[in-house]
Amino acid sequence: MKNPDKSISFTPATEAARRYQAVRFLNSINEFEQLLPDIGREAAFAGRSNAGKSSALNLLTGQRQLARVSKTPGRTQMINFFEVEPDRYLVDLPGYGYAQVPEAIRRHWGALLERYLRERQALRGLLLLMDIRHPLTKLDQQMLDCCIARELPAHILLTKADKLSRGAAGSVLQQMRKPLKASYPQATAQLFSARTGQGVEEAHARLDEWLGYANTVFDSN
Ligand SMILES: Nc1nc2c(ncn2[C@@H]2O[C@H](COP(=O)(O)OP(=O)(O)OP(=O)(O)O)[C@@H](O)[C@H]2O)c(=O)[nH]1
Ligand SMILES: [Mg+2]
Repeated sequence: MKNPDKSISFTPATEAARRYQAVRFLNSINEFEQLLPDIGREAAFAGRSNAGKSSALNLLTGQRQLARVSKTPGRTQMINFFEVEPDRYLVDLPGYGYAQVPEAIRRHWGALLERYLRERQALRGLLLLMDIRHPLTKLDQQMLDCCIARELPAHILLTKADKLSRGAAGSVLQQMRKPLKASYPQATAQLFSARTGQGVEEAHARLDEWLGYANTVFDSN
C-alpha cells in the first residue's frame, strides 16, 4: 500500500513526540534480578511474536532503528529498557507464541515475563499489540488476565491497520470492543500502523498518562 504520510511519523509535531524522540536505549536483561530498582514509572510493550512491538516503539519514538525490527519472528529475546528520562522507561518485552523457539527458552521467557508483569511495581500500564488480522488470541487474553489480576491498565494497539481497508479495520475495532467490554472493561483499544503513522497521538496520550506526563484520564472506549 502507498504511504502518503510517511514524513509525519518522523516529525516531532507535538510535545509528546518531542519527549519520546529523546528516548535512548538503556539496557537488556534476561534475569529478573538484573532489573533496575523498582522505582519510577514504566510502560511495557507486549504481544505475540511479530505483532509489531519493535516497529511501534520505533514509530512512537520517531527513531527508525531504536528497537530491532525483523521479518523473523522471535527477534526480541530480552527485556529491553529505553529511557525517556531518569525513572521513566519504555520496555520492549519478548514476543510470545512463537512455536519455533526451543521449549527450555520459551519456558524461561514465559516465567520472566509473568514475574515481571506480576511483581514490577514501576509498571504502570501495558500496551498490548495485536496484528489486526489475528486479534485477541488465547495468549493475548492471558496477558489481559494478568492485567486484571493486579489492576494494571491495558491499552490494545491493533497493529498493521494498513493491511486492511479503512472500513474493515474500523469494524475489527468495533467487534473487539464487545468482548473487551464484557471480560476486560478496563482495557481500551485503537487502530495503529507503523507504516502510515496512524494512531500515534492516541498511543502517546496513553503513554503520557502512565508515565505521569498527563493530568487527565484517557478515555477511548
Ligand atoms: N504493513 C505493516 N507491517 C508492519 C507494521 N508493523 C510491523 N510490521 C512488520 O511486521 C514484522 C514484525 O515487526 P516487528 O516490529 O519486528 O515485530 P515484533 O513484535 O517486535 O516481533 P518480535 O520481536 O519478533 O516479537 C516486520 O516485518 C515489520 O516490518 C505495520 O504497521 N504495517
Ligand atoms: Mg521485537
